[in-house]
Amino acid sequence: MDYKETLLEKIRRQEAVVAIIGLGYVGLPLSVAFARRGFPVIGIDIDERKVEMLARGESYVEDVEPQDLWRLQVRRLKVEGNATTPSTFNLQPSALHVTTDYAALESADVAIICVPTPLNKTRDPDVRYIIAAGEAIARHMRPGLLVILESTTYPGTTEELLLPMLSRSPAFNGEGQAGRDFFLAFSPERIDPGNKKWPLERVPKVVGGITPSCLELATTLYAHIIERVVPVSSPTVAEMVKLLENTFRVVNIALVNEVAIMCDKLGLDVWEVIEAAATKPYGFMKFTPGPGIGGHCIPVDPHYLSWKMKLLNYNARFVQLAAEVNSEMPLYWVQKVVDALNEQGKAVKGSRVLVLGVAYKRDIGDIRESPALDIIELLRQKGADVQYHDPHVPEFTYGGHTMSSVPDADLLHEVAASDCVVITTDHSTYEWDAIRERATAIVDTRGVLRKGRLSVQPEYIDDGR
Ligand code: SAJ
Repeated sequence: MDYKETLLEKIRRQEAVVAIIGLGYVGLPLSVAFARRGFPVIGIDIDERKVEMLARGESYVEDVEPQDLWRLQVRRLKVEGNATTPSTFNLQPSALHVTTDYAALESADVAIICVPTPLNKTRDPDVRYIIAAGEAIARHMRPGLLVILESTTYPGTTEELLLPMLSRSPAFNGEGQAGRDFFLAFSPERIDPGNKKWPLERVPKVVGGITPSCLELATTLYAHIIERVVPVSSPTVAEMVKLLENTFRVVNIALVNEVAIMCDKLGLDVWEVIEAAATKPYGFMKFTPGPGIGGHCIPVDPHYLSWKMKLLNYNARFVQLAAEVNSEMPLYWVQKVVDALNEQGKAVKGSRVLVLGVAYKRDIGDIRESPALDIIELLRQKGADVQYHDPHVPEFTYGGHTMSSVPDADLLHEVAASDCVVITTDHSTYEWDAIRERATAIVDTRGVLRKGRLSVQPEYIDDGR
């Protein structure tokens, strides 16, 4: 049986059943994109609430509108007994069939893994979700399945971890061969939530296959939904491409944070320095200092690279130094609060401090790894009476402590009543002039009130996105 030609034809006709494992900010948009192109799609997630919401036509991912789901007639897949053929499920083209049951994979021609790859408590890679998905696929796969890993992970995961799992599948009596009995590739996700300029379909997709047939199948599949597909020579190259992209960011953010500290010691306005440097039309890319780095990519991904390097007895110094510099920024800014209160002859202990923004970056509500939470915790430890406001985060719990946002209506009153205001997230909705007029003291970690802005002609200012 020539599984490759059979699957290639199914993909070309958009009849291949595409299963997406993990329906988060990567998996759900990907599911919608394939279903919109006419493929029958199975969306699998272990979170019953997510599956229930989708079945009701409700979206929990900002890049997927409810109407995107209504147009697809999302339906809940009930896996009855030992369904073994697609007809059992009556899968429809251009439809998204959602379920929590991995057994649905028995009807899939393609399985794309989009599960989280966090760090564990010792800041080492936690690939348990990839392992769980790999084991489920091995349990339910049919011969000829194309498996693609999209989760960001250390170089070698696809070849060293997934490949043997799939080869040992009972579907092949434990002797499956990639490129013959099944197909395996890696393709890094490049979803940037909320980025309207670069939606999924427009961002080039890098793909590396275990064999040429694996690569051909994966690139042919993605070409149906993404304008440009970029084949590379192996899954490990594709894994390393992703880590280079995000390590590049973390190192440059750390550099500009250190430049901020150096400018402070020199008595210079770092924002003026950066904006003037950004007028260089080549060989420079603007990054901006901040309270540190947050999110589920930038603070995490480079640690997957440095961890792998440690196994190879190599010390990835840039990654570690960048992590050090970035993680020290909360303490640096808290010291600025201490200085600002000291200027008023006030101790931190008992002072009212208002933190503006807890999300890890502007105009979103995601607080994962947000440095604003560390700034709040450090101030609380020093005895400050800390309040926060964030239009996107009504409340959060961190370090066992739950806080609620100051209501929008009370914001300016709280600004005026505080001994110091800390700008940690530059949400677009803030009226900075009104805040500046009422605040007794402001520590601006984002440079939104920077005096340096006026020294560089506006036409040269680039907001960096
Ligand atoms: N940050 C700075 N200074 C900067 C840029 C970012 O302090 O100059 C901070 C942000 O405030 C945030 C953290 O770093 O706390 C990460 O910011 P980010 O802009 O890198 O945003 P993320 O974490 O959403 O990164 C995602 C990544 N996308 C993917 O991995 C698919 C990243 O590769 C993108 O470049 C980034 O979005 C983007 O450009 O929006």
